[in-house]
Amino acid sequence: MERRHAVVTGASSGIGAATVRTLVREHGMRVTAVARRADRLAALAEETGCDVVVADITSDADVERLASEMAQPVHVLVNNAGGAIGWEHVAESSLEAWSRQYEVNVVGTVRVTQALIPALRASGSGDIVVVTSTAGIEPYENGAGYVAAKHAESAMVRTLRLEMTGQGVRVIEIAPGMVRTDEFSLTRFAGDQASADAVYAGIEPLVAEDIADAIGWSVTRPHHVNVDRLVIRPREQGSATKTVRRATAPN
Ligand code: 8X3
Repeated sequence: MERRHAVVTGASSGIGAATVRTLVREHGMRVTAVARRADRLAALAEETGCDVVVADITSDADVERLASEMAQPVHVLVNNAGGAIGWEHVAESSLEAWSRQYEVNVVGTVRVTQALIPALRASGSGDIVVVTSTAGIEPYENGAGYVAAKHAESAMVRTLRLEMTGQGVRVIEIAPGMVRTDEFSLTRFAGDQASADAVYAGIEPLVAEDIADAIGWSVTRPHHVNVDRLVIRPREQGSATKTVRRATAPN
């Protein structure tokens, strides 16, 4: 059987790096890891044997180069790159942060997806995975720029599924809740480690490998099975606004 080839964005850390490891080790795929940081990709290549392309998904030129440099065919695209910036009420929020979050989470995902759709169609059994967020399902205070971007990204995914129906390409949304990674909350809180740590205090959050496991499972179902959307939260997170923490009152 042909060895499937997956392209994973945002692969230098967190869910992306874990997904590269899972697809290579658990599922025997050839993987192209995509991110901006060449040193991290080189280490991941050394560790897993993945191919790498250094690229910024917000750059037209970089994504064009990705599409021309990557190995062919492409069976799986995992759109993982994205992130949250800032923690503020709408009334005081940074317009620059709104734009940046839309650019990275929505436009960047569309840019990569558009560039790779021909290769995914050509594979005859393509998969487009988009890692959105529970922020794409329900709002929470202080997160509106990210919540809005993730709602938009989720709407794009559901539209894309309608448009791809009948073309042999599955469209799969993975919507994680609280996942403790080295960078997600640290970026959101502009490098404030104490604030980042407080997000996960008193609970056992998800880890990147939990999401990588779900991605690996979704793309290895028989190809007539389309997992439309998986919503995955830590057990103690009942919703975006209800997390029960040990040794603290429920909030
Ligand atoms: C990350 C989950 O809860 O920070 O996408 O919105 S959350």
